[in-house]
Amino acid sequence: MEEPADAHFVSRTGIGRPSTRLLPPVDELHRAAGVLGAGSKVAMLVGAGAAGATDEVLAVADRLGAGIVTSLLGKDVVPGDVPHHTQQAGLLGSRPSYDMLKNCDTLLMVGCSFPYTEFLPATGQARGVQIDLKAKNLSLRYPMEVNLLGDARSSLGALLELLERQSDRSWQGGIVDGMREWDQVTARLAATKADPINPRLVFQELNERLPRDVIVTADAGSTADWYGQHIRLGRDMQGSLSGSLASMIAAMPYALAAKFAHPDRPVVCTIGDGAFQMLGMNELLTVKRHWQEWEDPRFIVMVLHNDDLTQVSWEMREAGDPRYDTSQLVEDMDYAAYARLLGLTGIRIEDPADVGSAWNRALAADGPVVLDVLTDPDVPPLPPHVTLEQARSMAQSLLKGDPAERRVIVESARSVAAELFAKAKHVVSREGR
Ligand SMILES: Cc1ncc(C[n+]2csc(CCOP(=O)(O)OP(=O)(O)O)c2C)c(N)n1
Repeated sequence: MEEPADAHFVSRTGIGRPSTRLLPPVDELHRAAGVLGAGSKVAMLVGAGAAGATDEVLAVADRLGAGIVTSLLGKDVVPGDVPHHTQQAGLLGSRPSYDMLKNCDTLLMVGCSFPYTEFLPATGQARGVQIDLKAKNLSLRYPMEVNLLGDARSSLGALLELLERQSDRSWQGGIVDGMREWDQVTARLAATKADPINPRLVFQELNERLPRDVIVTADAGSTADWYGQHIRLGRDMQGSLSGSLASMIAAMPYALAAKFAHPDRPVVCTIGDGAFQMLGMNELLTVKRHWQEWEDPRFIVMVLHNDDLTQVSWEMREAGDPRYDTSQLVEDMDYAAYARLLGLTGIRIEDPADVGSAWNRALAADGPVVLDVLTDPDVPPLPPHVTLEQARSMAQSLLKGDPAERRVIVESARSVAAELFAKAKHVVSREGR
């Protein structure tokens, strides 16, 4: 560019980037260490603002004997194999996250503005410390006792020097046990029968095959729920979606942006058929145009083909309204054939037994692949620990005449049964020991 002339009202620019290193005052760090050290049940809630501070997050959790919940956007900040990482909270979260936040005596929030306060500790239940580089986030979601304005990495690093190791590890141990149990629940939910394919199975099978440095995107539809509940990102992986705005169709441009930024890494885009029709299909033309320039040509688009704007159909049921087919049903089409029309590989999957091998094929391909997976829209995109209020609204909506009433009841009952079964199995195996 040419430098603009020094004239009245000319906007200037510079090549320097603002520093994101910011350390809170020492006395405030001491106060925070006092609060955290006094707790015996510490929950850490970690968001995307803690990116780049993974080692410090883990070290502080270890020092405090804490459990870690990550926000949806912070999912890749903490590796999925950390046993006291309970993944997400809220409707697309896990039961151990819910239990941790409802039973903790101390909350340490880092780089996170998780908005669903009903899933946070009750006011007065826990003492709070928050670290954020954005002052406007401090105490926004929970009344904190110590508000540290600073970046996650420097602040946690400085805190670490002031914290003693918690000798009682029982709180963290309980979280690890809870997560082990929850893993069985989600695996069992993925294995439950559906018509034709359970969408949870698609994500569970992907999770077992994620390449070491994969980048995964999800959309604002039900893929966000399954991504939250079934995907565990390893240390070298990344994941994203439209977290704050929850805008549909982001999965595809995010995946493309990821590919242009990292042409040497495999990218998996998970998207609903509604969103795929809105922007995914036309963006596939961009893939067609550029894929041969990519060092690693693997670009997989997995379309949840359920002919329904499922996420909203379920939100309507939760609000007590039956599914309104005029707005909710999505026109059926052959997405695999569309991919082939563009010269890409298209695979249609109609049988649950073929899901794993289809992922294998796509992950071993030497070019972009569209997986067109026929999934069941009536599998509830909710964790089985729905509240009584939600269950009541859902029952009301079914009474008002939901077109999928019978199937919804069957699928919901299967989900609850799956959780109860996993619980019972755990109890029985514990008794057997
Ligand atoms: C741009 C935009 N429009 C509408 C919504 C509301 N909305 C959220 S999810 C959803 C349905 C998504 O349907 P689909 O892409 O088929 O995915 P599914 O839930 O069936 O997996 C809608 C309409 C939104 N979040 N963003």
